[in-house]
Amino acid sequence: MIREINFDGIVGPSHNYAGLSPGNLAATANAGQVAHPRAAALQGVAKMRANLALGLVQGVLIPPPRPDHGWLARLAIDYESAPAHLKAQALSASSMWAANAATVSPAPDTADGRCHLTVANLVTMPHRSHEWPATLAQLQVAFADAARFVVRPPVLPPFGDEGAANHMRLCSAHDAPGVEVFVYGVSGGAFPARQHVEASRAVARHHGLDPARTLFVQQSVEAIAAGAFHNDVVAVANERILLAHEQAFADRDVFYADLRRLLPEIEIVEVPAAAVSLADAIGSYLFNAQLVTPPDGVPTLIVPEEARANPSVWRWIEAHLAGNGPVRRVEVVDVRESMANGGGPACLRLRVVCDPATVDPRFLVDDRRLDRIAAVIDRHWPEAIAPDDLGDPLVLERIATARAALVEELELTELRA
Ligand code: SUG
Repeated sequence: MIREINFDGIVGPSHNYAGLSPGNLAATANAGQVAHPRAAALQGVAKMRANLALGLVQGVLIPPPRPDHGWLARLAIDYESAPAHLKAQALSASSMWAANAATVSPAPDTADGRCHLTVANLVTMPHRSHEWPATLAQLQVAFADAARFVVRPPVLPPFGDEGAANHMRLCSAHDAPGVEVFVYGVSGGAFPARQHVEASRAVARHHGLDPARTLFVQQSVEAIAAGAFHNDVVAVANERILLAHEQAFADRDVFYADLRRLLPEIEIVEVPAAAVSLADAIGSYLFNAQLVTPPDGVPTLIVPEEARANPSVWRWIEAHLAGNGPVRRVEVVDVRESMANGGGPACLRLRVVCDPATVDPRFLVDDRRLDRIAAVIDRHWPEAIAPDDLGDPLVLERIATARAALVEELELTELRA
């Protein structure tokens, strides 16, 4: 049976705050802070447990080896001699934000009836530009069934592609054909636009999407300038529901009209700027929620603690629930360590709509498997990483050992470094 599976990126043992993403206000504001990889990874595990408790199907993706010595070698340097910024870029745990791993078009949307995954090139940010080879290798293992999946290498540079974070799928039900929406940015503003329309169009062509049911929508310049470096910071969609900030899109009237024409049952929930400013939306990550349909059919929004802590955001949520809006339940999760780098609940997961029985079972988790993952994290993940630790060989050794222990625990021997 076709279900939506959320594959969460397990927060890697090298998680740190190096402020590597201009335009990502949380990450730049927290540059130089002490990070807590163990707590970060356990927060991620707790979020997955909460999803399981809702009856959702849950998967994991594992962190790649860090530092990325191969990448440094291509820059003709080794880690020890690398300057501080290259060290940080080589060591980043940014693959935890699995929403940027790939763009996924489920089988009901594609010409050949297979589920297509195109790995994102992430070329705009140096620390993310070398994620894709390990992501490609991992997705090829997880979705190896070639009768049902096509795992594709990234779109060529210079066309930046940041994956599912700039992609939404609206449909009457997950197993019905959807309307796929690609949101792109236009450069020239205060911060880099990371998603290029040519990349989005290439992904749509590769996936064999029906052009009549595929929309390319420009993100508003104000949203990027306010810190919405990905569309999933200002909008989220699931099945018939689109939840978006009033200032998310450059031309929302045309976009909403297209959606209503293609999917008449759509429910568009727009949060007015007068109720929640862009600054509050981005500071609280209201829209970086996971909007899910558990088996009980109740549309549920999984928001970070920061959304409850923001008075205007929480007021809007309470009014929506009281007013019988389409979202009927709100769950709050603590992913503070990831949030401090600009990654909320939705950033941490890649959605794949498919039959779970067709996925390599080593990537699917229940509570018992999460216990095993948590035990490895408890035992091996560094408790804290301070900026000075990036040069410490003992810390590097610990990071390598930690990842290796996880690979062995999950028996993902193909993914040994
Ligand atoms: O690409 N942060 C990530 C956050 C990604 C969030 N993902 C989604 N919105 N889907 C980024 O900006 C910060 C790492 C650092 O600065 O060390 C970072 O890469």
